[in-house]
Amino acid sequence: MSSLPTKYTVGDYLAERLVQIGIRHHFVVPGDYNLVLLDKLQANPNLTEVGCANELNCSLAAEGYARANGVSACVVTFSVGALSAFNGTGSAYAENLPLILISGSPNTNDASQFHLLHHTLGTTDYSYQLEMAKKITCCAVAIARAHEAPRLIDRAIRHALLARKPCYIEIPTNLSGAECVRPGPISAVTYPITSDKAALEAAANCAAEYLSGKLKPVILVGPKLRRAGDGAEEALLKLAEAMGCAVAVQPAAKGMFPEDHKQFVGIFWGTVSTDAADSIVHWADALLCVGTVFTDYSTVGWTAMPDIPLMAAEMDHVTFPGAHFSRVRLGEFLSHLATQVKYNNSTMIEYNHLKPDPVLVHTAAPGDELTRKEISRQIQALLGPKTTLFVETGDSWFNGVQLKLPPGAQFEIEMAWGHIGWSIPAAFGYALRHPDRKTIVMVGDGSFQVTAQEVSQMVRFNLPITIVLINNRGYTIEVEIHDGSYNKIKNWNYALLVQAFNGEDGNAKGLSAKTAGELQDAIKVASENTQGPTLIECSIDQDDCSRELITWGHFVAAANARPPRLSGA
Ligand code: TPU
Ligand code: MG
Repeated sequence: MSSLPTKYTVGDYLAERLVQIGIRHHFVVPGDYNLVLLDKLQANPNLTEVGCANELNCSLAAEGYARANGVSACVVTFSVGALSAFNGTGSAYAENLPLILISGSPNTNDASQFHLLHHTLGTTDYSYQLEMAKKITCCAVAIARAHEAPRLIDRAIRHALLARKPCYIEIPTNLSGAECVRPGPISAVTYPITSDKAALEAAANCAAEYLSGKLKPVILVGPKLRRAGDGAEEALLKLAEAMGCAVAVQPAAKGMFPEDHKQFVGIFWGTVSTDAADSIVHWADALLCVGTVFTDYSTVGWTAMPDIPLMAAEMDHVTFPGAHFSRVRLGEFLSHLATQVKYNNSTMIEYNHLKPDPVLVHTAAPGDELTRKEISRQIQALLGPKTTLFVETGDSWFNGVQLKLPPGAQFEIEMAWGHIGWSIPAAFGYALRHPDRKTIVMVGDGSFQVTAQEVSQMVRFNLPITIVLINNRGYTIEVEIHDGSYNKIKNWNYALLVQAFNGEDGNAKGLSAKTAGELQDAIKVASENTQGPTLIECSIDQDDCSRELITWGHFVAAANARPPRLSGA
């Protein structure tokens, strides 16, 4: 390409690699240690720079972009920036997303001259940021000489892509513009690791054997299914249809198996499951766990951990009771297994007895006070094949999980990391990559207050994101786990705040709804506002929360309160 440089600098090299792995937007906050680097990235015609209000939001925006794009980049300055961006990097680690965190760092001459520097701890050891990054990434590199940059950049990016985890690249301020060699073929960085043939064969045989003696198999789908890539989602669908069994889905994997499929039996979330997912999972005598993640949250304070021996198919290995197979790629394993299994729909026959009757949804009159249920009813009507719904930590998790996803609709949740405020920057990052989709966010008042500034980037980029802010005047999820005065927050005028982000030229709209009719009207305004975000503040009673939140909160609180075990007991 004629636009590519003939002489490469470290910054050019990095820019070209980012483009080659499919990144089109990079999220940044400038600072003097990264300014030359930002110039170099800007100079690449295939990258669009996206400035964020702060580094926490910047990292979470990149986290959301990685959900949409498969990989993302976040560029910050030393310490004051990077330490904030570590939070979204932690999210990317927990949520299995390859986010490339890039930090500017001090001039290479300063450490050896024992200079004290700004944006540092005030000691002359500048290695601490790299050491910290090692704990929250799968590969952390610091470039000390320009000639090392190609090797280290390629190594970090390759590790991130393969492990589906974040990586860290530190570039000193005086090296971004330093010359280095040009990049070789990108396939050296992106070429996937394929399964070990013998291990794949043996794992599939073991799975067929594991299933052969069983009468009641169920598939449980977890969030790592999508993260695995490699066509794993399509392969799972084939396997499920070949088996004919019930397929339950963990809350963080909602949408990864079509909810309109006749074998979909609901979201398995212990006692707060949807449909009869928990009854059928506990009835099973064989559980094929595919990319599952069992935490205190997803098992409702450990009350819903399946108690039969499990087969666990992970992104790069498969484990059975009594056998383990490394280097087996999930997509390949599922495809292979689909050709070997026998059809057995016993769990579907049983499920059809257990399945609850459809609930009659009450439609509120326009003048009725707004309730949680009415908000859900109206959001349900908005979901279509092009919708992506973000649900934030809080009662939005439970209300969102209850909704039925029509074919094509997508669902995003950050259940492993659970950072309140995630949904605003993450939805922004996601929508930049997917302008063709309608992004809707369900977020509580407490969460919104953490990252509200990032609505201003939605304004800046004219993104028509709909934010449904459920104002129940405080941290209700925390109230249900453990109440105290700390769960009350200062109320804001959210509708006005969002309009303040317009400055002279924005198209954000802020509305508030206290009745069912007002919400209906506000949704109409939102759907007509195609040039900017629309925030709808939905005021509901403080005590109007879901039964599921109360039940889940009770068990999570009990798990938190387990007394310390005496050693050896
Ligand atoms: O629906 P609701 O009222 O529970 O949602 P809202 O208003 O968004 O409140 C969320 C309250 C909450 C807190 C304070 N949920 N989890 N936390 C703990 C927490 C603290 N800090 C971060 C960054 N993430 C958290 N999850
Ligand atoms: Mg709240």
